[in-house]
Amino acid sequence: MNHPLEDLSRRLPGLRLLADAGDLEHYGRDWTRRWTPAPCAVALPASIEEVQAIVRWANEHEVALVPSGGRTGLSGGAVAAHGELVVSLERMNRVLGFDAVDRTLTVQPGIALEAVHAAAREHGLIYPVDFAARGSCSIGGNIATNAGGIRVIRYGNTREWIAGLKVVAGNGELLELNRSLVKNSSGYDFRQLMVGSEGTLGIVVEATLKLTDPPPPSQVMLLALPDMDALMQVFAAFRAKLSLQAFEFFTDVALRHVLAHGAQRAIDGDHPYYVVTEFDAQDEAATDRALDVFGHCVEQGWVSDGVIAQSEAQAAALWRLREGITESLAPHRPYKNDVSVRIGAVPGFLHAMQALLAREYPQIEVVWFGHIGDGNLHINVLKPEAMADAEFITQCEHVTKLLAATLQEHGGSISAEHGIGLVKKPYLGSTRSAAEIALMRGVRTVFDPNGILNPGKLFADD
Ligand code: 2HG
Ligand code: ZN
Repeated sequence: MNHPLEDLSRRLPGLRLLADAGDLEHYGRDWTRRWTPAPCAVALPASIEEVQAIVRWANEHEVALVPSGGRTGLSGGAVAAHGELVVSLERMNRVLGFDAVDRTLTVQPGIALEAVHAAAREHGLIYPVDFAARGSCSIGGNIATNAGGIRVIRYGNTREWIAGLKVVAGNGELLELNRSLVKNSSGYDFRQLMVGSEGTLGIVVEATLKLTDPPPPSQVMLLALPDMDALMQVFAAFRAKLSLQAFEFFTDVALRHVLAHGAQRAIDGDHPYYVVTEFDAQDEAATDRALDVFGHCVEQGWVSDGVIAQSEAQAAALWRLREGITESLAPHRPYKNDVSVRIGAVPGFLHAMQALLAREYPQIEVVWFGHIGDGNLHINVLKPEAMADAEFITQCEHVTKLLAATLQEHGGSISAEHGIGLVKKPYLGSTRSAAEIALMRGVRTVFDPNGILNPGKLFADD
């Protein structure tokens, strides 16, 4: 161990530190698998005090820290490739308390999203943010990226569900933000500033989450659509008549991959687009309304086929067609775009994007899917086996630049829910103005004067 790490061990004799090659690799990367992990070591603090001591030590020795949750990120936000110390919050993974009157759950940052769901359910309530990585991602990481997922259409992003946060800032100070108050009009809301800050302003060491009532019983439908323009028409028709919990889409290309990965086909024939939707169905009237809307969409020529789940198992099988996509694509080393536009701007943007991708990726398979009801699209570009990694990334970065310009024209964002991290930092300027980015950098300096928290992420290199 080199000198600064020896000093850390001396100061915190109980701190668990890992430095085996296997550990460095495991904790130094996220799901992007693009950068070679190279942290100097991994610290696994067990208390807020240990996190504070690590941050103070890092300031003294000018060691960069990479806060680390479940590392399911898709933008490289938790990658440690330059000798940083990874600060994994995985040992701080307990539920600390439930408040029945406030309807809040206080948790440590390393708890998995799925465990938060289970803890909320024990009290007859739900924590409604949800997505496929629920079993492996941590709540601290969800907060750092303002994670979205499949229920945003009903419940909004992580941001809406944070009542209060405890955060260790870049100078080691412990900040208690918002104290779980419902009403707190006392100046800048630093709690919300921390949400989505990608570990560049502070390390979340405790979170108090809002909970809510479970939704009424629901039904899940899979729809097959004949063309792209029908997507938003079907969305408008369903939203007008039903109370939607989710409205997700994918293409035939995505379907092919997910079927090859073990999912069950639910609709026969070839259809270019599919939608999985879930809606409140507390009584027969709601189901009848759904069937009416479906009939209307078929008459209009917007929907060519559909199935409504007859059991929980079938509902899960329909959801698998959508939620299994990321995993089914992983072996193809996809380059990921995660973009958004206003819901009203989706049709125009889809056309511009389709033309761009067809022109720029003529020989490359591109898979689209996502949370179309929120204006959020995931574009996964699959690496041809014969193409070298570097050539593939160069080509994708060229197209992403063009995509960023198209997004700018349509008033969109280069990152809807995955964060900027390393992958999208060259394109931040397409979504945020120069004045905004200058202020963002200024804010960073206030919270982390020595730039030790996740340096190299979010902002383009100077
Ligand atoms: C999803 O919506 C996730 O399934 C992952 O945000 C998206 O793999 C992706 O590109
Ligand atoms: Zn998503």
